[in-house]
Formats: sequence, C-alpha cells, structure tokens
Amino acid sequence: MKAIRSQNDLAINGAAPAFAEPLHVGKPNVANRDEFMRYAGDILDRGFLTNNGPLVRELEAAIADYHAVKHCVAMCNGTIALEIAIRALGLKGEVIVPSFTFIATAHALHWQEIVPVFADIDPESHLLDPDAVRAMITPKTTGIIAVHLWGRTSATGELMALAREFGLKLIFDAAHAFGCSYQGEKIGRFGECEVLSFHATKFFNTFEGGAVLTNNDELAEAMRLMRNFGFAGMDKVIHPGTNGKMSEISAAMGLANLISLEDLISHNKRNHEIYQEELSDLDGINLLPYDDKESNNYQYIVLLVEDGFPLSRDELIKTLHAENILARRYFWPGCHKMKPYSELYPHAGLLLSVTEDVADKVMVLPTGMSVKEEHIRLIASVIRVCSRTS
Ligand code: T4K
Repeated sequence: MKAIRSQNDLAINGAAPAFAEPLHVGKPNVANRDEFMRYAGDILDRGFLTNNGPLVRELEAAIADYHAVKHCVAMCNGTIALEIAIRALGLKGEVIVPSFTFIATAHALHWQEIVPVFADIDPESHLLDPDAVRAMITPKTTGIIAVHLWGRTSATGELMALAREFGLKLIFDAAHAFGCSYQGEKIGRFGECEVLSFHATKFFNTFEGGAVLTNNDELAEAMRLMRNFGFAGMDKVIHPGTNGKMSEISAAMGLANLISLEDLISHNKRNHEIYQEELSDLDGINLLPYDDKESNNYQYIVLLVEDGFPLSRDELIKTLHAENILARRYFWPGCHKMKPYSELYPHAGLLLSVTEDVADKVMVLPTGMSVKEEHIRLIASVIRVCSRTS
C-alpha cells in the first residue's frame, strides 16, 4: 500500500495504484475455515448431501434461536425464498415495493405474473415511505414487500398498521438485515414473514442461500412443502412446489460462520466508526449512520456524494477504481429504470423523485473481515485528496 498525500500521487495521474490488489465490496467473510472443513468431512462421511439433512436442520434451529422466532425455513437462495413466501401467502394482482432495492425484490413478483408497483422512499432512511405506499394502494393491491435496506429496519410499525387497515399481506425483504432489530426486537417476527439472503457477498453467507423467518406455523409448513416439490413423505405430493432446498455444504458454511458472528459485527462496527472518523469533516460526503440503539450488522458502508463535493459520485468511483478500491453504486439506477420495468411502466419515475435522487448519489465502500484499519485510512486519504480537487 502506498500513502496518498496529494493529487500527484493518484493513479489516475499515472502513479501506481494505492492498493496492489483490488479491494472489493462484498468479499465473502470466511471466519472459520477449519470448522468448515470439519463439517465438510462429516458430510462426505455421512453421504447425505441435501434434502433437509442434519446440518440444514441444525442451521435452521440456530438462526431461529438467534432471531427469537419460531420458524426458520432455509432455502437455496434469497430470491427463491422470496418467491416461495409470495406464493405461500397467495399474493396476486399488484404488490407495492420500493424501486431502490436489488432487482430480485421486483423480479420475484414479476416472475409470478404479479405487478410490482414501485413506491418512493424516505430521503434520510432510504426505506419505503409509508405515505408513498398508501398513495399507491388500489383495489388490485394484495401486499407490500418492504426492504430493510442496508440492514436498517423499515418503518415497520407504520407499515404493519397500513397493511392491517387495507387487509394487505406484508413481507419484509430482510436480505441485508441478518441479526438487525426494530425497536430493540430482532427481525423475523414482523409482518407475515421476513426473508434473508445468505449470498456470498452478504454479512452472513452460506455460499448461496436464504431463509424465511416467521412465527406463523401454517405459513412455515406451506413453505417447507413448496421448497421440496410439495412432498409430504415418500411418493406423496400434496402441494405444487419447486426445488428451493438448501444443500448440506451450504449449511456447513453457515454453521461455521455462526461461530464468529459477534466478532464480525464488532469488526464491521469498528470499520464504520473509522470511516466516520476519517470522512466526517469532508464537505459533500455523508456516511449513512446506523442507530446504535438497535442491533446492526454494519455490513454496508454507504456514502452519499452530494453537491458540495468537487467530483460527481461517478467521477469519485472512477478515481477509486484506478486505485484498486472497487467501490460500487448499489442500487443504481433503481428497478423502475431496468428492463422489463422501464418498458412496462415507462412513467413510474414520475412518482419516484427521491429514489432517483438517492440512486444518483449513493456509493458503497469495502468493509468486512478482509478490510482492516490501515485500508480504510488509505481509502479515506484518496477521498480527502479528491475533496481538494478544484
Ligand atoms: N433482496 C435484496 C434486497 C438483495 O440485496 C438481494 C441480493 C436479494 C433480495 C436476493 O438474494 P439472493 O438471491 O442473491 O440470495 C450481489 C449479490 O449477488 C446479491 O446476492 C445481493 N443482493 C446484491 C446486493 O449484491 P453483485 O451485483 O454485487 O454481485 P457481484 O458478483 O458483482 O459481487 C460483488 C463483489 O463481491 C465483486 O466485486 C467481487 C466480490 N465477490 C463476489 C462473489 C460472488 C467475491 O469476492 N467473492 C464472491 O464469491 O450482487
């Protein structure tokens, strides 16, 4: 690593990059390699590789316990988990979602011939704005999918009240919110259900994976059937279904990662604090805070590059990439501007001014186990030099 002191030291001006190797957003956290290898050996010895094996059941119990919820139904990924939850709840017609989210939230609906109706977000929290949701409700609306974006929990109480008032089903896409809380209570029990992703790039990963958390016994039972083709025993199919099963090797990764969960949270929290220390005095750069009264996993370092900064968000990303700092602009440009939605609903943006504004300013910086204090100080020094660009 080299120190960056001035504009002349930037790779974009011909100097060597700050980092010899690329520093990624989303580099997987692999905390317990030996434990994982031990689990992998046990799987091979047992010869039981998938279909609701012992490790999947152990992982489900541990995750349900961690979130203080009755059921954790493990799945092969977060998208299939969303699709199965949507189907098990009988959603149809129109469902209200944010556009400022990963495309899977909208696709999980469209894939099942349900219309995703995009509602705007709150400019401070980046989360679905309950007033905007209310304005989008029509006689065809059957549900709401709110996203706990960045691991910061949605306006859960207000959305639950709205869902009750209009008789709608409420799902939380909690792909980013493993272990996070709303008003002091861990996610998992709010709405009809909450859907986690354990993708490699997530705070808690099982290579690929996901789960639905719920206190609803019937819903959990329906989803267990649906993830296994509707089988209720040998040769006995009682429900339409698909293949949403998690494999044993994924569960092994999850169990190994659970051991170090608290260390990972502390590490991410410390990283967030160092970014805050380093960047707080820069005009036009705002680091999205986490509410320390809640449980957080601090997995995203989200910067808003505002008008007071001399470079645009995209110029700053270009400069960081030249230094091998692979910052990302999640979830630009918003689902409504991607196909098929941009063609199906070309005017959706008229009611999404906050989404479009936020999507143009947000960038995400590297964190996680592989990112150390000295990395952050150097990343910050690049941003500081950029802040002096005239
Ligand atoms: N709902 C929400 C709100 C979500 O954010 C997501 C997923 C879902 C639902 C659906 O859950 P899943 O079906 O995915 O379980 C990633 C993930 O693919 C996706 O899971 C995630 N959200 C989304 C926010 O981010 P990309 O576009 O960032 O992936 P990619 O391949 O560009 O990887 C990012 C960086 O991570 C790369 O620069 C390299 C690094 N990386 C990645 C992988 C896969 C590694 O170092 N190792 C790896 O194995 O989508």
